[in-house]
Amino acid sequence: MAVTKKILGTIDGKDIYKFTLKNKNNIEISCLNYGGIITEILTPDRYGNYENIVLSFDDFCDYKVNEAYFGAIIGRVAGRIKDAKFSIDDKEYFLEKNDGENCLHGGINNFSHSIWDVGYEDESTLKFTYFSKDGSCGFPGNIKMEVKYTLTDEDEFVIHYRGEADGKTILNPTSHSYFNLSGNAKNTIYDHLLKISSDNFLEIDEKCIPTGKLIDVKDTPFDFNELKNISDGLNPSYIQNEIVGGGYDHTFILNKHFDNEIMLYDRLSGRGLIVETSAPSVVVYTSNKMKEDFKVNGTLSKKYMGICLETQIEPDAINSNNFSNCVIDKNEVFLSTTKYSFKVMNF
Ligand code: FUC
Repeated sequence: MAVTKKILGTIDGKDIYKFTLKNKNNIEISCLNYGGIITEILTPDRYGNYENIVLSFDDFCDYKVNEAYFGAIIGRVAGRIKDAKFSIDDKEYFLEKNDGENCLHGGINNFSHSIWDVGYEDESTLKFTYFSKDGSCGFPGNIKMEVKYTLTDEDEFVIHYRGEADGKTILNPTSHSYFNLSGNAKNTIYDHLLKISSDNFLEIDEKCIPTGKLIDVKDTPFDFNELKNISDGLNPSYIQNEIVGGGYDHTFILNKHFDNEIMLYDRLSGRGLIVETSAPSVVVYTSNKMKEDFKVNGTLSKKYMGICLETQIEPDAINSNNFSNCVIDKNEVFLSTTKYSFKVMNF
């Protein structure tokens, strides 16, 4: 196990560092102190070729904008908050509107575009810490955030989230890597296979805001209880795939916790990814809105270039009565863990 640190340059006058974790099987994970952004996850294909399985910019300066949130820690609150407002104990809070009339991923200067302090817990773990001030992006309460990235010798990458506030507030962080198991984004995710242990997904409206209605996945392109090709939902014949531009940008309510809930597999490379989480749901986004005018992984960006598996509390939970709780009380500790296991498989 090894950890390395390298300075890349500056963004807005702040030093940007790249940290790399490497395990005994030569799997490597690299990330930045800027947004906790994961820039590389190098894993072998069935022939032993180590390639990057996440989308990333060649020039780190591009992360200053990063409209797609490549690889970033997302927060304070992942997903959309309807009309960029919410109430706690009859007090209304107004957030930044960075997605039409709504607030997306915690606003403009959110976790993904902030400098985090980075320390080494040990040779396998990086500890990111960030102090989110009361009122930032409109959210109440000071929050001490801690996110740990651990790479084990069993080829598991574990993200631990911890948040503690000095007043009642809301918190719903996630990680926003775009996975593409073909390696260095040589192909799109069109032929990736996906399995999700979920019987219901959240209906959304044309602004991608959950309506509050759960839809049974049975007999729809959202039934991934058996491993199947993602492409069923990329050629929209089903309204919920159509309204997000032909694909998925939806929340799946997970049936289990920490028991192989999600599997992604690429037949050509033989790479598999298993995601297990303590979170109640996962937002699956198949990069339907990926602009096709910039370079990523050394090639031109294109639709369906990556798939996000954003494990989290349901989006807009604070404005919905029947979703999980995202409110934390003064000095209450928020904890969440997501584990990614990297495999080579032969199906
Ligand atoms: C919104 C989210 C997606 C993704 C994208 C960058 O469309 O709903 O999950 O985060 O932004």
